[in-house]
Amino acid sequence: MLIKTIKSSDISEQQVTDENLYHSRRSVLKQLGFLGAGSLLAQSANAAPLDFFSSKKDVVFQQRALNFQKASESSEILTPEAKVTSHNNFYEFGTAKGDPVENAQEFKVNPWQLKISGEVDKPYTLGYDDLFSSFPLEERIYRLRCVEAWSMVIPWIGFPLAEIIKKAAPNSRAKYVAFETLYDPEQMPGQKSRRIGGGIKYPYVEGLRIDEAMNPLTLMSVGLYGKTLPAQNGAPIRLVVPWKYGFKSIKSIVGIKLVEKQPPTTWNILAAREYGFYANVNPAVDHPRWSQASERRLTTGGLLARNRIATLPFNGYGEEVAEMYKGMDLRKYY
Ligand SMILES: Nc1nc2c(c(=O)[nH]1)N[C@H]1C(S)=C(S)[C@@H](COP(=O)(O)O)O[C@H]1N2
Ligand SMILES: [Mo]
Repeated sequence: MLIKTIKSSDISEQQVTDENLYHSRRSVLKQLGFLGAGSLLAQSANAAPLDFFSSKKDVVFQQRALNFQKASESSEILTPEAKVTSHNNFYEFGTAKGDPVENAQEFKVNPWQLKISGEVDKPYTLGYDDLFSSFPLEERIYRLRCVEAWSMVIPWIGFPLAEIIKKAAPNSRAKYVAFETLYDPEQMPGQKSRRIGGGIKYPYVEGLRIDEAMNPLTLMSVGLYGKTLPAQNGAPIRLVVPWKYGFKSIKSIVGIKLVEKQPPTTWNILAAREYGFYANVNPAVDHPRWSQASERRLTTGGLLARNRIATLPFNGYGEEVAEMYKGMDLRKYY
């Protein structure tokens, strides 16, 4: 599935790499959609983490990423893979940015079960292999803006959340979507200790309105930088909602439930005054304790670490999503 229209917020891939490379890359992803990871897994029984691409195809991807990096504007340079996978928020593995990469390495993602249930005619469950083979995979370069006022630009691999939902045939009572992270204190030290887990009530839960969930930008991600997701980034499957603050992008999901009422969400439960249900990126509405007007774009560190840029409404995705909030007071529904 290709994104057919190029809008201002899309980082146009044609701009930064030649057409052939672009299309060969796309066909790789298409093939994967048909082949699935199951067959690849069978060949490399214990090889983990599984690369999506055979070595040659992987080179194509790396080259494309390099081309992209060179050609894009400085504020849109891809955040280096090493940064994306070492500066994380995943409180189940600790509250410091460096905790998840350190504490999540033994995290077991296979077998996995993702249950789709609630107000649907056809509830179903996806196993680990199904996550990679049930829906055509595509690559999306998205900005992720954390509420703590830093941001990254990440090449994700995944498929629209809408695909998962449509397959379950939601009924007319399905007005919201509730998500739940794995609850496994034996594997997640933050769930065992309030000190390590920051006092959050686990499992981590999140929610979207049904139109937000069905928006084509809303991605279920199973990989980044051409590889399956590292544990610290939410393996084996996590949400990415690019126009909302990062905390909406819930990791390591085991449950997706279609519901009638607005579901509770983790950060809203913890501090309702600071974190709302909508959490749309909005430079005009400050967090009670700090400004949201600008952000620090994480690039290579060093001098570039001072890369402070203005935050855009809806994180720059307004053209695609602002319509959904027409007539809503976004100061009230923050
Ligand atoms: N289960 C779970 N999901 C989570 C979090 C978390 O602590 N637990 N942190 C959120 C926050 S605050 C952010 S900014 C993003 C960070 O994603 P990244 O580490 O892949 O950049 O994950 C979000 N998803
Ligand atoms: Mo965040």
